[in-house]
Amino acid sequence: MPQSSAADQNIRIVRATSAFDCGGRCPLRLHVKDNVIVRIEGDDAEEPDQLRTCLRCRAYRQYIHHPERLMYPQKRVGRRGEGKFERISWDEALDTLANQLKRVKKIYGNGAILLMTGGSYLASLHRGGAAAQRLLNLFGGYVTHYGNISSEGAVWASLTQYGSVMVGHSREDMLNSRLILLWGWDPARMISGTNTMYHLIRAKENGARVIAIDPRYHDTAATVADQWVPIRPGTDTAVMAAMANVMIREKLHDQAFLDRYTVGFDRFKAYVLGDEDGIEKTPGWAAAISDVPADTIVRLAREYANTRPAALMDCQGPARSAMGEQYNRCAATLCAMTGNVGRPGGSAGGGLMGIPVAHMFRSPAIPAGKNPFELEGPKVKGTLDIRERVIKRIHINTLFDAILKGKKGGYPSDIRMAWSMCNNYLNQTGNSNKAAKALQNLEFFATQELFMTPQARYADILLPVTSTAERSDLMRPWPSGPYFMFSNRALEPLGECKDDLEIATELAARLDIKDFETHSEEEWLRRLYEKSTDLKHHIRDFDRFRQEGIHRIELETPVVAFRKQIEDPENHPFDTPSGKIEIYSQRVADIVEGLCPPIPKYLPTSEDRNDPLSRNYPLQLITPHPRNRVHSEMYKVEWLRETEPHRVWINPVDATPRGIKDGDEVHVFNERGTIAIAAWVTERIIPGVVSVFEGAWYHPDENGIDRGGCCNTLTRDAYSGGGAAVLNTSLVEVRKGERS
Ligand SMILES: Nc1nc2c(c(=O)[nH]1)N[C@H]1C(S)=C(S)[C@@H](COP(=O)(O)OP(=O)(O)OC[C@H]3O[C@@H](n4cnc5c(=O)[nH]c(N)nc54)[C@H](O)[C@@H]3O)O[C@H]1N2
Ligand SMILES: Nc1nc2c(c(=O)[nH]1)N[C@H]1C(S)=C(S)[C@@H](COP(=O)(O)OP(=O)(O)OC[C@H]3O[C@@H](n4cnc5c(=O)[nH]c(N)nc54)[C@H](O)[C@@H]3O)O[C@H]1N2
Ligand SMILES: [Mo]
Repeated sequence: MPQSSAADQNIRIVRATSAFDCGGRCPLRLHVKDNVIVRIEGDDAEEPDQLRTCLRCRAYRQYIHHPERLMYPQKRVGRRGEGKFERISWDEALDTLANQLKRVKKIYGNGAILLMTGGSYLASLHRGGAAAQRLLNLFGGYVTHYGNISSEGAVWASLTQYGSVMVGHSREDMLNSRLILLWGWDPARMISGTNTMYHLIRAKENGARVIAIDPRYHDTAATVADQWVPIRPGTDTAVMAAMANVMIREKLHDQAFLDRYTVGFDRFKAYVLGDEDGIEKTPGWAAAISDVPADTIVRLAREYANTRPAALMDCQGPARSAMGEQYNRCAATLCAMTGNVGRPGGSAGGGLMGIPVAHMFRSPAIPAGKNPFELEGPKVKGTLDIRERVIKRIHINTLFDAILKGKKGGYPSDIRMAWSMCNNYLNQTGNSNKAAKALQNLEFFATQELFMTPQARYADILLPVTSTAERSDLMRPWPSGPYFMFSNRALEPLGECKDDLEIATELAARLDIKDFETHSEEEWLRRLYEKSTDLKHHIRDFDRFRQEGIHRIELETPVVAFRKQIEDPENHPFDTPSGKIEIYSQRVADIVEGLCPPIPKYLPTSEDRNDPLSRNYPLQLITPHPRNRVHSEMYKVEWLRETEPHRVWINPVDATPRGIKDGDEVHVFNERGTIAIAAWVTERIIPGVVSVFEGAWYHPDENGIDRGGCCNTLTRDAYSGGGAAVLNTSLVEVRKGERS
């Protein structure tokens, strides 16, 4: 709760945090005067408990009080996408949305209503999507999306291999590691749990060797790595298979571990040795695919197999690709081959890194309930749900395709209107030009937003929502925990902003929905606490928790994924059909054979470097997450922009023959679109690959050239056999821009 400051009696210090989908969760002390945040301080705990504030949270007040925050409801007056709006009253805005919902339902049925939600607000009560879902359930149903654009490859791989997504160790366990492989993992930028870098640096100081395997020489590599192994995007599984080959040939693998805890290693071995398809997966074979020299692969294999314990840290970026899940499955397989699963200082792979301690609130405050309108049809189930749940929704990566094509395109319904909150999918899913076309096709589109984002520009009605600083909520730290957070409301709503829950409540009255449960924020939060066994187990005194804003959990020993399964397998089987780690998965063979092999394998894909398309578009594009933003959020914050200009990374080997000099404006293009962006000519990226951070705002000019430099103007709206977004598998060409 607010405390008074000695210096200025009018300043309150409020313990809060952000709700961003940002890789961390920083405890913040917001200094508030006259409903303005005037200063921000971070966590006041001593080392080693202190959770260091990231650069984005240090700029939090520039975000909350940004002059371009939406402050009142608006309606579109120009063309869709043009961004011309006019101020209207809340009554007019809510009446319009309610009337459109009624109209569309009456004429076309509930299948014509699309609800677009997202994960940008990671807290319990005010999750915009939850309130809207509850409302539309009571309204007779809606169409929505399933699958996530974020980590579905890794989720699929972890569920296949382990039957669990809790594949992480608490980060201080890296101190027990003697070797750490950053395999497509760059926590200095993407955080991966607040303080992960702190523990990684301590591990390094403790003598661990660190090797980064990545197409970019990234910030973490520059800070802690002993070695950088540059690799071609999408070829990790080939290198891992070749490492397995070296281990098998040189008998370096832990056969006893494999016998005891896994099924299907023989099938993988047959693949690796070439017994299955006549091609032995030698280091030479993998070198030709990945550009990682054969002797480097041999050394990597020997070092990883001979240094115990060792942590192979794969993540989600490389898995956001055309065969993404294979990378996480193969990483997990190497972890088993070296007996590192379930062991302190080791790792399980799988790319998710979550631990099951206080990392999220299991019971949502507002149960979404069951959507009475369930879709049927060929493109509805999408990919395998490994839990064998039948999900009847449209896959997130074909959302805009579904809007464009409807029933004629094989989708189960014709979508006429959309209502959106907590996402900027036009900018954040593949193929933004196509998404923009799809939004033009709608009869009506309403968006709840804080900013005039690229997607918001297409709205007919724009509803301004409060920021995290204007709400109280229970916050979820990113996967590592282990702590709970309570973010106290620091500000009264700015301008005419309302929170998403309030909007849903006001719509309920207009839609004549009587049983839409309503409570005050205070009541909801208490109910949530009362309902959450996890919270009640750890936190006795709710008021104190809220006053302190954080509850840290003391771990007697570091959390190690699958420790029980390894130490006491008789009583703790893995949650897979065989009860073991599944290197071969019969479920996969039964359900998605053809799309995904039942053992991890390297497979060529479209838009890899050997695709004939590479004659026209010879460069591979990767799109990592930006250090100075959360995806497309905070894009407008000047302080953060200054820290890193938006540029395409390009190696001199590729820049020189194209006449491109550092700082030139270039066009990066393919058949899906063209972006204009400055070039950063640097050896920090492998030749043949260019990198554009995701999240810059899509902004097409009159010729269709995206002057905002949104990478998704270039990516595809497709998904892999396991459901992963293919956002890191695109071929492009680069040439000097007209303006340079
Ligand atoms: N090319 C490429 N694309 C990617 C990725 C990639 O690696 N490469 N990564 C993907 C990943 S991992 C993710 S998670 C997605 C993220 O995709 P999104 O979640 O669509 O991305 P954000 O930019 O976070 O957009 C969230 C929007 O929600 C709004 N918002 C925030 N809080 C609230 C709220 O409380 N209420 C309402 N109504 N609105 C709110 C914000 O203002 C913002 O505009 O992007 C994906 N896109
Ligand atoms: N600052 C900041 N932090 C964030 C976010 C943010 O927007 N901003 N978003 C958060 C969210 S929602 C998520 S899901 C996570 C995402 O975290 P990740 O998925 O781990 O992040 P990415 O940045 O997509 O990619 C990680 C690394 O993979 C590398 N890479 C790309 N392709 C390949 C490949 O084929 N092989 C190999 N070996 N490496 C490859 C990239 O160069 C990058 O260094 O980050 C979270 N943290
Ligand atoms: Mo994500």
